[in-house]
Amino acid sequence: GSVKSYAAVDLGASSGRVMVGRAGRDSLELVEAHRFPNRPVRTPEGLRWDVLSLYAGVLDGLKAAGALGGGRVDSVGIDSWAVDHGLLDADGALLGNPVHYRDTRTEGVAEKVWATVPAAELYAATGLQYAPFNTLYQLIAARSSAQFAHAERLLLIPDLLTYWLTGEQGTELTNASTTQLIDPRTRDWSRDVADRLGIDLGLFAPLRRPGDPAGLLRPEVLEATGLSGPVPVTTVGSHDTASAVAAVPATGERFAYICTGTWSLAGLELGAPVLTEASRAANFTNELGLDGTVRYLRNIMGLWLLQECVRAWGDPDLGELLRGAAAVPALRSVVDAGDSAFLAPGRMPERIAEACRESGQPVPRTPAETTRCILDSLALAHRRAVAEAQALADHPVDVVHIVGGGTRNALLCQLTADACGLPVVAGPAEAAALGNVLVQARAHGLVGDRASMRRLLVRTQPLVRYEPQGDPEAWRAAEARLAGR
Ligand code: LFR
Repeated sequence: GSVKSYAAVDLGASSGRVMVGRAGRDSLELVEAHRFPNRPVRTPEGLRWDVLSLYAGVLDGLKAAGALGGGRVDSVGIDSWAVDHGLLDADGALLGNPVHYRDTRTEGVAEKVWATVPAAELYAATGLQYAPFNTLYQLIAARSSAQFAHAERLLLIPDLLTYWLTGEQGTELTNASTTQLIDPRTRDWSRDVADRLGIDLGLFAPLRRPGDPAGLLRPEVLEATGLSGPVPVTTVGSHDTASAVAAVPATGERFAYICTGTWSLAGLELGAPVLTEASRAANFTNELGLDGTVRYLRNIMGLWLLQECVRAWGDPDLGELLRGAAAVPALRSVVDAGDSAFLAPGRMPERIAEACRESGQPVPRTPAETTRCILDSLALAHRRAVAEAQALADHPVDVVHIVGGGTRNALLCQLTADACGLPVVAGPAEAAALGNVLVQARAHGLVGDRASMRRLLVRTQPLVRYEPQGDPEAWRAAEARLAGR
């Protein structure tokens, strides 16, 4: 049968990549065309994304993708982290550098919003977790600025890059669901919330859904990349986590997933949102996935904790660090890896040590000990999220799928299996890019429904299974210790 080439642009918080997915009726192969750093910049204004360098990386990547396939790709799709955006003026020009979600401008903003729309009502209407960086809070923080006064349009990061590639504007739904302005039941804007907070929904371009066409690469882009046109851009699950969940190689319905990388996003795929007060208290989010599904999950700080330590330690060899961590006794000290106190960059080894000291636990002294503390804490947070999601959604599981960069960390995968008391299936590592490719392939008629996309992954991607080991009681005790019980 025919094999098509789909370019998947996948932008993460620390690097971007352009992958080429070659897909046929019974084959799926992913090749990396280009990888480039994503280096946020601290300007006098605050922490900003260098979006021009990201766009340059995308163009270089598309060129490299073309070079792999004789100057041709059949379609392009873009996904990135969520919530962040660029503001455009009336001429369609970008106003300023997009603000990083770890910037401090949203400190104290949520409380002001809740004075108008109480947190419980906001959750009932939008199903979104509280995170200081939800687009809603960012907009409220920005709205008295001179820049905002000139803003006529808001484009989320993948939509902004799509606009630069094609000249066409839209708001992709899975990513829009992270703004806190979408109702997960209607999968449309929550006009009531927007009205009460004085947010003009006219700022947003019309909604589009994964699979929708998003225009053709502009002639200048074809020239810059050497691609032969026409090349369509296809809307994918433009929130990276939506693309990653689409590529969870599950074989049934009774599964939990953990998308690992800078964050750990741990939860379930559901047919309908869970908007109960208990769910709000547990800070689970109802983001939208492919085909109207709900990504019911919790944000856990993830490997960000380790990345920030590694940066502070001057980039030691990661393999050595993990071998050292494996030799440290388990569960000596744990921190709450769901705590947004760890959100901002800087001083991470010290902040972890302080958290251990304040909770009366041994303070990790060496990088290996700190690394062990982080991995134990992540596994414990994975355990809690998987258990609580099942209870809150009344949706039991028998397997936990780990996808994303953390699948390369065998210790983390084994600890997660041990902590959850469930088998873990690890892989694929490049889940977001694969989900991106598969949605493009589906839009072009190459694969069928979600289940057949997943079957194709099971047949073609290397997966590693971890059986739970050790004493489950140790994890229960650590959980109780952390909860102060
Ligand atoms: C993961 C992710 C998470 C989102 C966070 C901030 O890359 O997209 O899903 O909560 O980044 O956008």
